[in-house]
Amino acid sequence: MSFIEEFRKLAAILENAQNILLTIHPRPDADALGSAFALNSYIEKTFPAKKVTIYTVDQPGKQLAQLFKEYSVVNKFSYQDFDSFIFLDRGSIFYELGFNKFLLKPQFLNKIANIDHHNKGALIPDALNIVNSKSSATCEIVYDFFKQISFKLDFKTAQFLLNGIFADTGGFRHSNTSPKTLETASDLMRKGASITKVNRVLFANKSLDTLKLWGVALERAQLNKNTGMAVSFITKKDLEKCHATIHDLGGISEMLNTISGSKFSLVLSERPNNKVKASLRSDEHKKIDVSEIAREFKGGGHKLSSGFEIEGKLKKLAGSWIIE
Ligand SMILES: [Mn+2]
Repeated sequence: MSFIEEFRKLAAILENAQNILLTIHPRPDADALGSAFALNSYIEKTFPAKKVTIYTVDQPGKQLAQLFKEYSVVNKFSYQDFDSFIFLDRGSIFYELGFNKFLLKPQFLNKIANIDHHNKGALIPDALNIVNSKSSATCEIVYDFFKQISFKLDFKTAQFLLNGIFADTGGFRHSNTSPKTLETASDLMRKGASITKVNRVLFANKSLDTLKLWGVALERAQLNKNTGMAVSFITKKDLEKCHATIHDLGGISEMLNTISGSKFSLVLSERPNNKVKASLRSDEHKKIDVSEIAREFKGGGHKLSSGFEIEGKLKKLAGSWIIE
């Protein structure tokens, strides 16, 4: 699938804009940040007179911020300050932020674009929708855009894009890694981007507290031979004991999903406001759609990675865990 016409329109939107708002999803990940900062580099270099602002609800986590050091995002803005709006990564979230209501105004016709590798449909009728679910990451789509318009990548911009691709493919291990993804990564490396750098920050940089928490989860892990479910539990007390935060929980369900004989993993963790969060993972070859399980509990996500929340607390009763 090529997006020649769409990319041409995107280039036109950026060319005609004066004040551009790039919006990425709340709790931004490396793909959201990488794609926004890369697009920002392009606009800065090509059109120095234009103003670009990057908006997200939350600041990136400390660890992730190391990959995007001297760049900043804002968490407040007013619509009047902008004439053009670009959305990157996980389109549907922007509905929840109320963007679609405001941007329906006719003055924004041909001034909005949505760039995503998650297929969530058009953001606003008539808005430019560049969605390629064959791409591993939004960063891969931004790379394709740069390629079409012959934008010469410097090593920093190449690193931004590699950060997102490396993160969203789990270090080129997930099934979204295509031959084209690797060709893209290889070209980005040729331009000076480093895999070692992004791997160190994203995957090889765990604190002792994080690993202690993972230890608790592993200690409690159980494998149900009938369902193939690998399950574990983390309470608020565990977090306190390990001096850990909810951010340290990321990765536990992936780890449990590597247990041989498992079909999917489930991690239940206590959250503020009397909630228990469930995090589900599976793998392409296991042929399980965990989003079906999540939907039964009014949650969401996609086939291999989903989640839901239930009210209650985790409690150990006669050797097994229940939600009370
Ligand atoms: Mn992404």
